[in-house]
Amino acid sequence: MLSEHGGAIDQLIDILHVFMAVLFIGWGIFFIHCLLKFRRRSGHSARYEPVKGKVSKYAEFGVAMFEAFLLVGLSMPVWAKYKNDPPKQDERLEVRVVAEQFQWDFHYPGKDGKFGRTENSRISASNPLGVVGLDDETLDPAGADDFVTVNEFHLPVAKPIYIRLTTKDVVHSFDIPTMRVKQDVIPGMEIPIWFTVQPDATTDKIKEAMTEKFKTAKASWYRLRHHVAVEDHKSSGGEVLLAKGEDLGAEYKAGYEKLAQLAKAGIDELTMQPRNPLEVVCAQLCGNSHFKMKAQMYTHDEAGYNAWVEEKSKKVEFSPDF
Ligand SMILES: [Cu+2]
Repeated sequence: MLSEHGGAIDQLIDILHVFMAVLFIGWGIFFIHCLLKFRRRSGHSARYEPVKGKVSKYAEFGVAMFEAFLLVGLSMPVWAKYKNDPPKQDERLEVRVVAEQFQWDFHYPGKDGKFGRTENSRISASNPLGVVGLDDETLDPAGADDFVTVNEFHLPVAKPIYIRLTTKDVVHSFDIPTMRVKQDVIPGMEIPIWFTVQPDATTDKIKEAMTEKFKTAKASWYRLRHHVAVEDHKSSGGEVLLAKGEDLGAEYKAGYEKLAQLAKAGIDELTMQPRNPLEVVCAQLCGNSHFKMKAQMYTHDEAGYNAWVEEKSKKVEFSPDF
């Protein structure tokens, strides 16, 4: 599991499935038993007045009390403790995530760790969240070193990530399936969520672990369309037919032609890995382009993350001609 809490969620889902299976089989047997026992037969007639038994009344009351105990006594305290105990401010990395039709905006506080204010009137193509101070340092020094990425979420491993979630327009749902993270995003509210990525779950290591050899003759373009070659694939003559980092193309027909060409050149096996295995998706049907509301996600070790922040903190000059 790629996140610290993910294993526990999977375990809970497993337990629920076992319980559901037991209930399903138990009630199924009872149902068939009743069908047989109370079938229409000569010499037997139905009784239409309800059965007045004391046992069933007490049993039902007992079940209701037990369920109330499960909810109020066990589950609510665990949830309250979890929700009231976020990671400490000096230990966590805070990111503001703003959903909009149909993209994810990630607002990083920059090296000072402080978020600048945002104003709707400052929203522009180069400043999608309207961060004050981004283009004029004197207005808000806290915002001067902030940066915003669109559909690109970078985060370090082994450090609590504290996300402040909000939306510009409709209800969305922030979902990282591989991390077992999901939270609805509600207009007018800022909802905090937090999780920690496992220390060895960097994007590079996940890609390494997902590297596979595929038989060229049996390979499916559809299955491999988001994979890239890990090394140069050369024909016997030494010509590079599929270079390192290259994919099979975005098109079905061309992809299969490429596969046929590779097989013909005597390349029996392709060594490939996903281009990028992690993504954030929207899990709420939020409009007609909901399906493409995805962000690429990159997990780094500490040095890699700091290098990325360093890179992003450089001021980019926007050319008006562009
Ligand atoms: Cu959405």
